[in-house]
Amino acid sequence: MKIGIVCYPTYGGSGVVATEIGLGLAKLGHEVHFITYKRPARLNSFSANVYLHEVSSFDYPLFEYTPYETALASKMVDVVKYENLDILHVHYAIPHAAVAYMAKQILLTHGINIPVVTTLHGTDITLVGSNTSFFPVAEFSINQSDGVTTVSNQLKKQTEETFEVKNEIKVIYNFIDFARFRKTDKDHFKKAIAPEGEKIMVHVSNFRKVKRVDDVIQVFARVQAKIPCKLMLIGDGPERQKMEELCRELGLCSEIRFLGKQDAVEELLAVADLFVLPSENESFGLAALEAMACEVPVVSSNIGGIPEVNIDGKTGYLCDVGDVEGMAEKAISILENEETHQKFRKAAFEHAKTFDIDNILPIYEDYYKEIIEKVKTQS
Ligand code: GMT
Repeated sequence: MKIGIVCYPTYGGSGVVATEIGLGLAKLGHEVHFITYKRPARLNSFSANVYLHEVSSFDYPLFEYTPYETALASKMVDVVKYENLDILHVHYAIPHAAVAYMAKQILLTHGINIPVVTTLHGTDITLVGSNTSFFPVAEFSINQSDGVTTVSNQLKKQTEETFEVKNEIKVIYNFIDFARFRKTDKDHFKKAIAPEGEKIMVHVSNFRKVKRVDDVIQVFARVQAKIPCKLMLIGDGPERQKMEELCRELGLCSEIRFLGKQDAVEELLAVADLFVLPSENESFGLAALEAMACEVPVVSSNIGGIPEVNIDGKTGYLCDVGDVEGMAEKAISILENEETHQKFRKAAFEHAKTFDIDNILPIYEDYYKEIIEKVKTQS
């Protein structure tokens, strides 16, 4: 198949998932065309069958806001037409599903009925799409897509509760590439972070409010009062400055390392003992799954799709949003006993295996075929 993938190129989860789907499908022999405004972070080496089409911006004195959607729609039309794409797979409803509708309508005037699959990732529904500024467009574009997928059962439910959805939504879980995410021996990293053999707690996110990074620090403060440990904070975003201030207030600067954005997250996860994900909203929690693949148990909130990834009492623990006391207690119960820790590590890894990329990509391939057939019979 010739597949067009439209996504955000940034470090956020939807862009990561979109890029990994594309790279995985290219390895299976499909021709994959990424359409986005910048090279996606994980598209960092040459791959045969992979093409990148950057959407160029056009500054004009009249534009206070450059009409990116118009440029993206034009690029989508161009790529579908001249690269003879079979299907467009757009990630994140706003604006990608809306722009795909426009591109589809334009292409129909050229005699091309391009099938469009939209994957909803979470914040595009829970925060952005449900906001009155975007609601009608989000609902319309979900209903106009030929196929719609969500990354968890919970996100499907939330989408159906938020909008009047006419399409059947298919749940296709996010996945993990075990060739990359696995426990490796990175003892030199461990020594650099925890020279006295302290336990290492970790959190990875884009430091948006929804991630509640302050809870991570509060949980850590309680755990390190009982067990010698260090905290690695990986990623960057709007809350980072405040979090650095909180560490200073708590007098924990020498125990907490802000590592910023990292490309090789797996090398840091390889030395971690516990992952903390206290989000206020989380459709899936890919960062937690990546940790579990590296045999790191997870203490998290029980919100959104997280319980589909982190199994309470088995791969880690689930607590109510904001329950830092409970999260600290659970973290201590995992870390204080080596046998318990190993049991959780093993279970985290075993459960992560059910999300192996090799199991998930064929589901996307079959879904594309189904949607291509559906659109053919409509034409
Ligand atoms: O978590 C973010 O803020 C980034 C966001 C995105 O769309 O880039 O992540 C969402 O999609 C990920 C991939 O499907 C999921 O693993 C995350 O749980 C989801 N984030 C939220 O729902 C907050």
